[in-house]
Amino acid sequence: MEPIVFYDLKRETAKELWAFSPNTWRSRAALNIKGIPYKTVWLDFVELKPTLSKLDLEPVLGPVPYTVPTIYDPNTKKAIMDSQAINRYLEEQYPDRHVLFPKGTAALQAAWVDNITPKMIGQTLDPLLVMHVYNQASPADRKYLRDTRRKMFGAELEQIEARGEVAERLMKNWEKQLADAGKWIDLNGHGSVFIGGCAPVNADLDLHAVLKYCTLLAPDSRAASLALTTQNGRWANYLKAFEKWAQSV
Ligand SMILES: N[C@@H](CCC(=O)N[C@@H](CS)C(=O)NCC(=O)O)C(=O)O
Repeated sequence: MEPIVFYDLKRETAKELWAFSPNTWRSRAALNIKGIPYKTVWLDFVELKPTLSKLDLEPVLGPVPYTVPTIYDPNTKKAIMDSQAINRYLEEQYPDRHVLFPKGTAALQAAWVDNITPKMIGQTLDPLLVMHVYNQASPADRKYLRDTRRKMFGAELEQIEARGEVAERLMKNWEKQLADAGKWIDLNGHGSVFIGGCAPVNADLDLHAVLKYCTLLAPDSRAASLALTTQNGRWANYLKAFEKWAQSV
């Protein structure tokens, strides 16, 4: 088969190219775990619209019409934007590989993806890490991030960034969110590593993406340090269990 084209965001300051976006990690890990050949097109934020608008895609309404992950599958001539649409497509198109949606789990997995990780990202990590994204962006991207976020949140990035008491509260949230995730996985039975039990499912790709986001983008941050040490290093072990599916190519 011909490799799938995978569109991802790059960082200006990266010595090596590797993914930092939580959304793209969800689908990158799906391609990796299914062993589907792909090649990455690394883009700046400002390149998303000019590049992705050339594909046959329905733009999203609002200030950010084109997002990553996006894929183009030359084998079927299909372009797909949105991590969950991509992961469902990969499952349908390549069902004989690692199963991401075991029978009867799609609804509960979607509930996880729509409700659990958006809180970890949007309500907790984004405000803690927003300046890490900004500081690692190219000059054109910095302007773009300021302009789009001003439209989206009606505030400057420095006002969106959590500091002081707000940051303390968000760190507590983060600890609780990770504790809950651990508690839920434990319900699968003693020694279970993944939401999927002994093998990762789509919701695991989602949780893994959140952990990648904070530990790769901001390895020296308190959020990353907490993630790697809380619950006796459970999440460091979780990342380790994913290592073989965590390459950026
Ligand atoms: N629901 C989408 C969200 C995708 C998304 O927001 N991606 C971000 C990168 S993390 C993006 O492309 N942002 C473009 C921008 O902010 O201009 C998904 O799951 O793929």
